[in-house]
Amino acid sequence: MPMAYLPAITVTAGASEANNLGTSATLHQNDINHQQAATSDTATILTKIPGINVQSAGGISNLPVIRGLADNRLRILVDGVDSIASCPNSMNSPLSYISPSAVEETTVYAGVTPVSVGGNSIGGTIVVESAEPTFSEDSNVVTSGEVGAFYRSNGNGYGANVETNIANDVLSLSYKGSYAKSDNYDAGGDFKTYTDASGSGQSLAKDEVGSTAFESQTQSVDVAYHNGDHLLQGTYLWQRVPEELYPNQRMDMLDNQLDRVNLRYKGELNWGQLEAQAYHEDVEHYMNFGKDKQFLYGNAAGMPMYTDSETIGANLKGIVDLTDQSTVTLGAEYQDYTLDDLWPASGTGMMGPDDFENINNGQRTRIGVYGEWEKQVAPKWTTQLGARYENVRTSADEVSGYNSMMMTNQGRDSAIFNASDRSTTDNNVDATAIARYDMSDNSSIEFGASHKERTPSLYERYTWSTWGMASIMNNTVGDGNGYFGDPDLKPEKSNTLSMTFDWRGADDNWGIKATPYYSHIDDYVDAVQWDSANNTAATTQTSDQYNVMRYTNQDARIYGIDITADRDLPSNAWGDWGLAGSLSYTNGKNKDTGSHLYNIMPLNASIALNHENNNWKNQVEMVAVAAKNKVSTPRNEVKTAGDGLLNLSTGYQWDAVSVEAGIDNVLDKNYALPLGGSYMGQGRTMGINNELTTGSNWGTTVPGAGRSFYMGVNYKF
Ligand SMILES: [Cu+2]
Repeated sequence: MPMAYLPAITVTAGASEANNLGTSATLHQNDINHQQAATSDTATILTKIPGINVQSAGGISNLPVIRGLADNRLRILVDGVDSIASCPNSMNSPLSYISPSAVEETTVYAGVTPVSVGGNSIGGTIVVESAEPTFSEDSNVVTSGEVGAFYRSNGNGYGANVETNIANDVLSLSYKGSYAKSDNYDAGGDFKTYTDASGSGQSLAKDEVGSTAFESQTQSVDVAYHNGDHLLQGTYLWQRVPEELYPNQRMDMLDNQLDRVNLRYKGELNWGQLEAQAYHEDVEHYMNFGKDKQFLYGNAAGMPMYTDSETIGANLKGIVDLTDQSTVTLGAEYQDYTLDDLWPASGTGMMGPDDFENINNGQRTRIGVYGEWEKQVAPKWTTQLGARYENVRTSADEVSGYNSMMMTNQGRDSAIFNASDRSTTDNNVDATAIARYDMSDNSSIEFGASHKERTPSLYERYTWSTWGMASIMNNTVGDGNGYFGDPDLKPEKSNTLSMTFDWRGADDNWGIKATPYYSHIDDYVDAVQWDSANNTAATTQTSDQYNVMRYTNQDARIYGIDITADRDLPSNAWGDWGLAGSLSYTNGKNKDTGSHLYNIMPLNASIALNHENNNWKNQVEMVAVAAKNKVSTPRNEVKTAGDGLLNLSTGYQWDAVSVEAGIDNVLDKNYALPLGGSYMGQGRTMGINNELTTGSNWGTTVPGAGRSFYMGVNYKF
């Protein structure tokens, strides 16, 4: 029974993608389609893959987490562009720049990743591709298109997408646009005891999750030229986000503008395939306090923060088929990234008279080369060996703060930073070995080992202020703490071993796939509590409050297992039935401190009953997650209770029209998101441990959405 629903797909992905070593799962457009009505967040759709979770952020920009590693530790390629979040809170994450409706296919490589898709990452790679251009068979001009719309009851979310193509056999022109907007969503019940919101008399109900509203608009124009075995494609993508609020950050994104030009060439040559790419990306990002957070502080009208970045990149890749049935992939990559993060003076109090330079002319240049060799060495054995070298250079210029007031130590901290060596060149080496033994046509065992290295981000190396108010604005994990960097941070070095057992019944009506894994990470970038007055690591640790933390290299290890299983049930007059389930467990520990790592998803499982009758598909899904009791001690990470959720969905496909509808969290459970971080969605968020009129809000977690009805319609012409 070919199930189009996600849990079944992720199980069969191993078998259907058997040619791609190291692939953990692939989602195709059919799998993604029915999720578009339920969420506007591309990363959330990936959570249907076991071992993939999201760290909560804004409504369209959650951060994917692969087996406990997130954000800069993952490589995310959207149409080959390796973009970087340009924000001290990682708000404009790479996946926020592609709407679910524009995604054609997503492939996730977890842990042991082929070097051809890796680089400057230790956790894995997410490859997202939008649709390839279409051409007509002959010289006639053909047109096609698609329009869609959705509505969600919780938060009153709605949106639409449109796509049109016109092409002959040589040229193809297409336009894509999508729009999504939502108010704050409600939790399944009261999750906080206070209602005071913005310090000016407004209030939020105890079950309203403040700062979860968003509005986003993404468009692209695509021109493609096709001649024999050559395809040349140029895309201009622009996104405008006038408002995206963050329930676990002290700031909100009040404007984000992306402009990206992406040129790609693919050709079949007599020696193999050649792919070439060049791209340019401009990001202008503006933050301040949104409508649910206090805006006025004395005579200071908020805290404006501007982040600008420019990225230029080029990739070259050749896939050579050798005469001995082996394939060699050779590639070279270049990327140059420039970042400025400036906070203009505001009012006549603490935030002035000068501008605060958070990162001044930050630079990161990567030059990488790799080679990968793959061969079926014996009838049942396929192996892949790969090595990659990257030269990564980072630097930043001198900085200055708002002022040199003694209490805030901006004068001292900027002087120390400016006197330090702020330019580093890393020589990073990756190596991967994967071998698969095919026990039968649809069962296999895959063994993988890898060594991967990642240079710390510019925010990890070059943020400098130990002042509480400035450091809490530098936080990429949504835990309410303040962070600052260390120019001497060394690259993270990860060694990973994993195995994938993939068994399917001879008639393909059942299957189980299990991947245990173990990683040891040298120089993992964790953080320690800081004594700002003496500018040294704190000797006494605080608990139950937010702190100023400094990034530091420590050793860590992560192990766990991802399991999926599926089974067909007997068909009857009602149609075809099947069960699909998954289970994931991750355990992460800091070997230096003995603390657990932050943001590790607790044990979680799902089971779905799928039904299909001709073009009608239904699903009943139960998702359960255990309590999160293993938390990061230095970060005072907040524990969360376990929960179980029930979701229902249905969909019908006619020739041109499809309808999807469903209810998420049918029982309206009030539950905390295990990776939701600290709730910072309302109040006086500029004050560390002073967010409420009653003091600190520490201990409040970000809840998931209560019951939500959703419906989407799509029409293809
Ligand atoms: Cu931001």
